Amino acid sequence: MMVEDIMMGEDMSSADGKEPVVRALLSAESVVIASHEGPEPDAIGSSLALSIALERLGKKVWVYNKDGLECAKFLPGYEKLMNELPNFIPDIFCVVDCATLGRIGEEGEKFAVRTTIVNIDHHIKGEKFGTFNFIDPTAPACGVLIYEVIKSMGVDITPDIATNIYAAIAKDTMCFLLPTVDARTVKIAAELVEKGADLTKVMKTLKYTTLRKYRLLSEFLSRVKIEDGIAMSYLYKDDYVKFGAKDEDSDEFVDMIRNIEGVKAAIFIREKDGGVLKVSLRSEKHIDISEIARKYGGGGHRNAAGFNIKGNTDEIFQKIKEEILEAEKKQN
Ligand SMILES: [Mn+2]
Repeated sequence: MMVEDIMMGEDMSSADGKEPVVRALLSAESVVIASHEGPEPDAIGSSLALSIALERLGKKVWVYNKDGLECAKFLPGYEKLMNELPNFIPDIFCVVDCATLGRIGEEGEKFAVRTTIVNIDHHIKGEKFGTFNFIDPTAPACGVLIYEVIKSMGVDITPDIATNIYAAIAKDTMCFLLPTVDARTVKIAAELVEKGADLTKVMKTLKYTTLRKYRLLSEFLSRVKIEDGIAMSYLYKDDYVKFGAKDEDSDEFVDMIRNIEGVKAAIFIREKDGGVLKVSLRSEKHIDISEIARKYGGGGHRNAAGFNIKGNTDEIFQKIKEEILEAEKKQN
């Protein structure tokens, strides 16, 4: 059954907000859930929580992520995560935690446009690429929105759902430390604990580390320089090869140098395939770096954003440093 048939007469060809998204999901018989490449626990926890809820409603569910995430293996249902797309066209292709459809990867993007897209996201200026969009940038994690969708679908929060959502929220709030945390978030967290969230599994996921990661970190830290309150460091492909490290091993490095005393923003450049440089930016609350990321075709949040670029590492550092200082002036 197609969603369009059920929505017929209601002029629901496209709509925004939680209720249309909930109605669309409830009316679907099969759903593919997808999240962004290079995922973190918000992307994976949100996907898995939603998949468990939809399965409880008797729906056929496929959870897709192009890359997967090693530390998320502790999360309930992780074994169901596929890095390949299914061989059926679902009633709904539900994208979580993505500011643009392209974030799920090229193959996923081509697949998604063949059916009805539901978009659940919390990024500022997240694009309304879905037929149905539930975008709320005041939510500190996509997991918060997934919680609200599951509640509205009338599904009980099981311990496994609770564990996944708790991990999602804990990750995107730096374990409830970020100023993006509001009363709504803490109330949801309290309910998740009440419903049996397994905090040991959450802790294992968020504190997961390896020796190769520490070796990579030591290389990264040895290269840090700080100019005008902006910390910068970089890693080349060879560094990852040398330690047998993965891209995700360095995900938190930029946050570490952003926390150094006297630092107000941080730039981390890592080399990807084909000479592409992935630039990650972090800033203190008063500096909005999301505009800089968008200018270069990237995206993100006010204080955590990134983009891809080609060029010389030192020149990029200098250029972006100047742009961050400009952004700071604008907002003071
Ligand atoms: Mn997120």
